[in-house]
Amino acid sequence: MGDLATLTQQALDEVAASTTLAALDEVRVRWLGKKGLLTEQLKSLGALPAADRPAAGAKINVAKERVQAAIEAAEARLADAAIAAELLAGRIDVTLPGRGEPRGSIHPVTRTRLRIETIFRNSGFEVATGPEIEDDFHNFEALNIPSDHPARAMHDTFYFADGRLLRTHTSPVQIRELRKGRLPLAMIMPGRVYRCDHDMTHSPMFHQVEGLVVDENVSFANLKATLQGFLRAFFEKDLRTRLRPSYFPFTEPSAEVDMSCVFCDGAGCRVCKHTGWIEVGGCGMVHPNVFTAAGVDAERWTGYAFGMGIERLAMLRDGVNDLRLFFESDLRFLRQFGAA
Ligand code: 2NL
Repeated sequence: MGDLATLTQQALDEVAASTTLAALDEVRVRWLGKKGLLTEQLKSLGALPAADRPAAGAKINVAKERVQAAIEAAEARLADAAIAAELLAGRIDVTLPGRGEPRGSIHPVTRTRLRIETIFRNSGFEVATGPEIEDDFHNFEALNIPSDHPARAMHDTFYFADGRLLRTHTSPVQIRELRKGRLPLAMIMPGRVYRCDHDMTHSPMFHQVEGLVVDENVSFANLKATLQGFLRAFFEKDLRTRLRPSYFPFTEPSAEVDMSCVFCDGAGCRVCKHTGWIEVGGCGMVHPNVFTAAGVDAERWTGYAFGMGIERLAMLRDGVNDLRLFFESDLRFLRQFGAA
């Protein structure tokens, strides 16, 4: 029994040297297990005189309890260390700079619409919008479009089963505004329009902006000045404009709007097909039949109206050579446009 103290110290040293819970368990089995080195000591009690056995047994048990206590303390220490290590590994440094979220950008068509709205607002126009699902009256009838007009055919207009339709231009918004009877007025109506047409240069959904000015004594000269002022502001160029006689059912007289080519300044290039001119829309003086259908006194009021395609304006300003790019949602294309 003389070396019980030595054995105990050896066990305690091994406990202290254990750096993992697994190693600690091995130490426990080696010393306190069924065949453990300290447990074995109890078996040697039989060799002692009966009178000495209780005291010797008690000493062994005290030694075992000391080692057991040391193991438990070491277990707690290792468990705490494990938690501390886990916390350290998962620590978030709140002082690091953020990773940041990638910024979206405004769609080039929206950006162009906003630019158009700003220019017209700055010269006193209001911006009006209306429903994309329309009825025959607002889209066709009130606009003096005869029932045998090609635009009314199934293959040009998207119809619903109940006879309603997807507006083919934003003019029905103008009819709705005229019917409110708040004259004089100066407004633009930008928005989505739909045509049953799909190829390289036509999309079934596209954007249009129409303008309408109604007052007493509105002239064709006023119309030309407004269009030229707008185009010069939009393209930030001292461009020229010209009106070519044309025909629309809702205006009389009517004209196509050309501007001098913004790429070659009128000298002739591929974009303007060597004419020096680019067509950007149509216009005219509001037809008296349109006023009458909208409940406006055609004897007293005069007005001009115009229409332009927003995609076309966006392509010319931003140098986009393919209409389809606007509808493909290709981020490599869209990322090139910043905020408005
Ligand atoms: C084009 C031509 C045009 C109009 C739209 C209009 C509206 C009313 C009365 C009279 Cl309520 N006119 N709008 C007039 C002339 C031409 O658009 O080429 N658009 C892309």
